[in-house]
Order: sequence, then C-alpha cells, then structure tokens
Amino acid sequence: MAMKVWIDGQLVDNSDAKLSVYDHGTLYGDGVFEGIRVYSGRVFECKAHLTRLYASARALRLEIPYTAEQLEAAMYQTVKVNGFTDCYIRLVVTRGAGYLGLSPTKCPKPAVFCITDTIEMYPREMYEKGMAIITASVTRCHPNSIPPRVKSLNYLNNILAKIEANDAGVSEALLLNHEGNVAECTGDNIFVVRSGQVQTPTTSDGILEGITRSVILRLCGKLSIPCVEKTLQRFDIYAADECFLTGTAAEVIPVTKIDGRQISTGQVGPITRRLIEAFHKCVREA
Ligand code: PXG
Repeated sequence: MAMKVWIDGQLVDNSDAKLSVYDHGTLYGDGVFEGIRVYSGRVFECKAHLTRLYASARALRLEIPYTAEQLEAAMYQTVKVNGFTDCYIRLVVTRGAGYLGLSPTKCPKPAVFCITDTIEMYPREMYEKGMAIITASVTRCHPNSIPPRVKSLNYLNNILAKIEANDAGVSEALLLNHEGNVAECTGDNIFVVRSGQVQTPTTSDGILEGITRSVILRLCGKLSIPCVEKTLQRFDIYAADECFLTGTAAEVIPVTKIDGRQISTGQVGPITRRLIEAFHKCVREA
C-alpha cells in the first residue's frame, strides 16, 4: 500500500524511505525505537513513549536531534497524511550513517523516522479463550549488558526466544532473567493473579518498563484491585490463578497454558476479564 513515511523531517513515499547501508542501525543494531498505538486519532500515552525513547537514547549516549514536541508533531503529521484514525506507529532513532567500525564518533547525525501502519494483532479467539506460551531456553540480557530497560534495535535475544515459540507452535515465549526469575515475554510484559492479587516482575528483574504494563498497574489502583511489583519465579506462573500479557500490539491478552501445563482451570479468569474491559474503556477515553 502506498504510504508516506516521515524520515529526517521529510514525508516521503514508503518506497523512497531508505537508510544508508552505512547506518549503524543496520550495521550494529545501534539505535532505539518505540512501538505506539493511535486510538481514535490520539497517540496513546504519547508522553510516556517519548520519555522512554529519550531515556533509551540517553543510556546509549545517542543524542536525538529533535525535541519531544517535534517528534510528537512528526507522529501526528504522519498519521494524518496517511488518513489513519487507528494505527500502529514505529518511531525509530538510529546512530546514523557512519563507516565500518564500531565507534559512533564516525556517525555525525542520527537518523530518525516514523512509520505508520495497520496493527497486526493476535487472533481474536486468543483474547476470548487465552493463549499458550512456553518458557524459552534463552536468558533475558543481564542488566549490565544491554539493559532490558533500553528499547534498542538489538532484539536478537528476543528473536531467538520467538523462534523457540514458533517451533513449539505457540505465539509467545517467556524469558527468565540471569537469576532464573521471571522477566517478560519477547514483546510483552507478564502478569499473574494469585489469591486476588495482581503480580508482575519489578524493573530490577530485567524487564522493559512497558507502557501498557504501567497503564494496567494504574487501572488496578483505580479499580481497587490489589497489585504488586515483585520478583516472580516460574513456580508463581505454574501456581497462578490467572495469567495475562500486556503490550502495545497485544494490549491485554490472557494466558491459559504454559509449557504444556494448563494454568488453573484453563479458563480466562475474572480479574483478567475486568482488566481487559477497563483497558478498552481507557483507550477509548484517553
Ligand atoms: N517487553 C518487551 C521486551 C517489549 O519489546 C513490551 C515488553 C511491552 O511494552 P509496551 O510499552 O508496548 O507496553 C515490549 C513491546 C510489536 C513490537 O510490533 C512490540 C515490542 C517490540 C517489538 C515489536 O508488536 N515491544
């Protein structure tokens, strides 16, 4: 489909939206990105996404050559020119064109682009009946390597885990951290419900601080559903009453099976249902 892409301040046809082969984003995965949703013409949690983008860039000592206001305007401009009211946005900042060799000092100007497209979701049936996941053999990156809190262009670890999910015939894989505790899935945060309490790993467990995760924690507060961020072990998922994943693409999706084991009754639980409903209400009102 013909679509405009915003790239370094210009709106160009998607077929003309190109990066240099010398871009360190391509050569080394040197860059950061955000996946964002537009609901009813509004960029959902815009400030939170931009804050995370700048924080990720900062962690990589990558200076974004635009202000947050300029990037927000670029997103709205791209959404509008493509005639979307509901869509997915991919906002990317790379180290820019340099030369062969790792050092970013050879890259004078970061490249920034914004793509809008229709959103690819899990099949509707999974939202109603729940999805099956597996635990990947791949470990989530150690926080002293590329920090999981950075949404970087290097997703190889997650891609390896996703391949394991594909091989097992399921849609997502859970990654454990370097200590063997629960971290998150390849593109989604994980939650469990045990004895009426919603639980999710803390940022120090080596996760991306998902925007959807924050919205769910906020909604729990609003609905007076007890919730806590704490270290979880595999046991906590096996013994959970309910389990669900959150992410910009997936929104809130129930998990009813892990590693071939049914979670509790294998049905979508009542708290998960309440939160799915509250989330839908929230994106309509935001
Ligand atoms: N953990 C990881 C590792 C992620 O990549 C999330 C959690 C959820 O975060 P948000 O802010 O979306 O609630 C993500 C989300 C996609 C896609 O197109 C999504 C993500 C990464 C790559 C692709 O579905 N990230």
